[in-house]
Amino acid sequence: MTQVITPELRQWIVAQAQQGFAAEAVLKSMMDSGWQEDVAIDALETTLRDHLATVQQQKVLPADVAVPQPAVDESPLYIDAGDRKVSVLSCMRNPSIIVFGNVLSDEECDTLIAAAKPRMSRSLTVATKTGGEELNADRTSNGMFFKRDENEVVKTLEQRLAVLANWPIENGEGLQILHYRPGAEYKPHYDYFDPDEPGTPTILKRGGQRVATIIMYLSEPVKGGGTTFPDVQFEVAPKRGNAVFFSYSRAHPSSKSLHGGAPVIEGEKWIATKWLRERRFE
Ligand code: PD2
Ligand code: ZN
Repeated sequence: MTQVITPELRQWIVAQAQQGFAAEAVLKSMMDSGWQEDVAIDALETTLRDHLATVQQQKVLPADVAVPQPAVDESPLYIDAGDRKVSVLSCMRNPSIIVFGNVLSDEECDTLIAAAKPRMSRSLTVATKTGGEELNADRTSNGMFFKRDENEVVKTLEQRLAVLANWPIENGEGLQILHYRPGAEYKPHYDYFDPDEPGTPTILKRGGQRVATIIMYLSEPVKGGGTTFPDVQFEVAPKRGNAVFFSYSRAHPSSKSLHGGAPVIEGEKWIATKWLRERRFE
């Protein structure tokens, strides 16, 4: 009598493999329960090959997730960000990059710089191999993080950015301040965490992926220091009080979210960066 490889048998084989049983052990239990050896081998081979192909295909592109979307669909000139009227200076749709004006007052910029100054140290980036932090030669700025809600100006700005980005305040990482002197830069990179790096699953436990970035300019260098988007050959001038928002729905280069901080040529550049996560970041 010919034995038929049913969907249930396939499911059972995949489950055994997922539980870590070796093919020989799975083959033995199939034969113990009455499967003919040649049918069992065929079932094992075809099922595991198909399963691997499916998993591989799913790995080609990371998931496409929801991202913050500032209300620019009807091309408004201004957006009411709650306590401040922010102007919309330019929009790119793919990738989604929006340049805003009047996000911060001069006084807010100065207050943030003054509060950050005594706490600056050489910038670290998340070490994706381990989930910890490390010095990075591609990033020659100095920096610090404010805790969320740390002081009045930080709290006010976080609330404003949440309204502007249409994204829950709890999904934001603490505000980061960076200072670049002449020659300092941040080489092009992605802000999302690389899904193929071993430390990424640990990082994602806290709030999921980064899905958008808001870079706010707190000072004006004389020359250089723009934020560049090499994939679309676009550069945002670091004008004090302005900000650039960009989002990335896939943690993948196809998001075209590659961006960098061009070297400062003359003067100094201070920025505040807000990274937005998929979920609550605690
Ligand atoms: O300083 C910048 O323009 C810049 C460029 C790229 C900042 C960041 N990335 C960042 O803070 O992620
Ligand atoms: Zn960045």
